[in-house]
Amino acid sequence: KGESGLAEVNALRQRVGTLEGQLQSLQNAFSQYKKAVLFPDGRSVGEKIFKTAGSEKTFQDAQQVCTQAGGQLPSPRSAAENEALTQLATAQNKAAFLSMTDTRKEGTFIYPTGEPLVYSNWAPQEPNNDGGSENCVEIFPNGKWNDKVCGEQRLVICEF
Ligand code: 293
Ligand code: CA
Repeated sequence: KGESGLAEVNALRQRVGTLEGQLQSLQNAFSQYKKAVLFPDGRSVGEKIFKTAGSEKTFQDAQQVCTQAGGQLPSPRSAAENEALTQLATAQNKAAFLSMTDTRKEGTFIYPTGEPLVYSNWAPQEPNNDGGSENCVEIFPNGKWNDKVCGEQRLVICEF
């Protein structure tokens, strides 16, 4: 045992060939599956997937919907991720909640992890904490961000 004779080498060649065929089949099936699940309300960007159900909810209820589905509210960390969210909001013609809040410290928006923002796309003059109680963030169909009252109802998009 443990020898590498011609018979063993050829047996391994056959197993590799079989595995290559199975891998190709899986890749083809996965490619088809991705297109189907992302159509028409999902976007894939890097290793993230954003998807909307089209419904509008308060921040708290939206957060619950996303976590219940095994995801979370969207945390766009780059222009590319923000553009993917913008496409979904534009298609629905609705503003959507993002994950970030400044409840802990007014004016300092953080992700659910507690990390401060690494990317932002605020509309001019925002965030303005209008009325003194805007601790959530909405993304408009044009992609710009506005701090907003968490109790308002906004489009639910989840990040997976
Ligand atoms: C104020 C000034 C408006 C702005 C609004 C939002 C509310 O009413 O220009 O659009 O606040 O920031 O979240
Ligand atoms: Ca605002």
